[in-house]
Amino acid sequence: MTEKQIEYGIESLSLEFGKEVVDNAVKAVEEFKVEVPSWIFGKFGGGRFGDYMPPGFATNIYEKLDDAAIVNKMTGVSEQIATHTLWDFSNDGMEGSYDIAVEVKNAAESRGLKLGSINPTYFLKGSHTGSLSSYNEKVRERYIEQTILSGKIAEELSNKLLTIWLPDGTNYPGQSELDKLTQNTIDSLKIISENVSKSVRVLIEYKVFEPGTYSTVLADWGSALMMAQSYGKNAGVLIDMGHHYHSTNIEQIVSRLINSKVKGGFHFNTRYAADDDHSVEPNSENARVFYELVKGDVVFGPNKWDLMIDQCSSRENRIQAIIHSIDSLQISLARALLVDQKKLMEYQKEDSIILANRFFNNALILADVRPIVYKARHNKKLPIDPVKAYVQSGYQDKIEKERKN
Ligand code: RM4
Ligand code: MN
Ligand code: MN
Repeated sequence: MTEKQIEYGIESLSLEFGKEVVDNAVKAVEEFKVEVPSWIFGKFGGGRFGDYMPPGFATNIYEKLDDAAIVNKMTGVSEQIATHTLWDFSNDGMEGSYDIAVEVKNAAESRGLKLGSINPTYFLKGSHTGSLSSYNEKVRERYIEQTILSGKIAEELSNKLLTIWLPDGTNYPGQSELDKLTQNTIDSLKIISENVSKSVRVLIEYKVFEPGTYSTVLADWGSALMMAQSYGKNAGVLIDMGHHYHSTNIEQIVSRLINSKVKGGFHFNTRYAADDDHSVEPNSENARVFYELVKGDVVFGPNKWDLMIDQCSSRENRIQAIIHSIDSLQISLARALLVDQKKLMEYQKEDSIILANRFFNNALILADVRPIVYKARHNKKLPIDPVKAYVQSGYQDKIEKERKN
């Protein structure tokens, strides 16, 4: 889009939705921030496609930080980076190290970045019997210890956020006692809660299945909420877009948690499978999630939720993929801000179902909000098309030549 097209677009949107609404949307896109995960830039899991990795991937946390820095440079919104304790602060993938975390924090800062959520890693070597729910006491102790260390890292080196996702579950009925798995998790979290500063926010994430195929300890938002409540007042629920059955109404979960004043967080990605972690797309579901976040006043301000991208898949160029996600989130935010909630409620009061739906979708699906997002970038002197700017930056050629992968 040329500058002229952007201006005409803003004018046309202002005629339809009102100048103030459109100006507000531009301002909100300018202010919007989102955290990106370190793991998108490096080796993740493995096993699929003969361990295929896109060329130029990061081989250590410092290269991941380099990649995160270029993403932030192109988009201006992602100075905060999420880290995984055993991927990013460990020499052997078995134990976390506070000293490495200090080094990583300094390295992040020297690149204009900050550490965001700290993710204890429960799913690498030694986790086949589960982590916090394991029937094996030694295993539980090991993961409790790693979580307490992650809590200290969160408290002292990051934005005081600990995000917990367990791979715990079973593959066969009868394999384990279901109540025991729940109780072990509650007990482990209790010890963690007693040993991690209350200033650290904790978000507990759920996932409908995988790796457990028969039972999953934290399979839904209800289980996560139950665990959060037993942890304490500083805990809440982390929703990951990809972690649901296809038919789950995720925006309703968002709205319910906000309505109940539960502390929340969101891991954005897509949900073509129950967990695939591809790029966020600017689709209507994403816009509806944003409508609830905007309506609930948790995108900015004192009740702000922790908004993060959690994404990693093996085929696509990772840096392009994460910039694409950021672009999609900004589009969704702009769309959500175009909905006139008062007017919508008038239709609802009159029980004009179709008119309400058309009015809602007119903003959330039909309006072309690209001028809003582009104007916000223009105002901040950022590239209008950050994916294109990345492609033209020469960075990809550089990492493909320099990195030993
Ligand atoms: C899990 C979950 C967590 C993420 C790991 C890598 O499926 O989504 O949030 O940290 O993957
Ligand atoms: Mn996640
Ligand atoms: Mn996931």
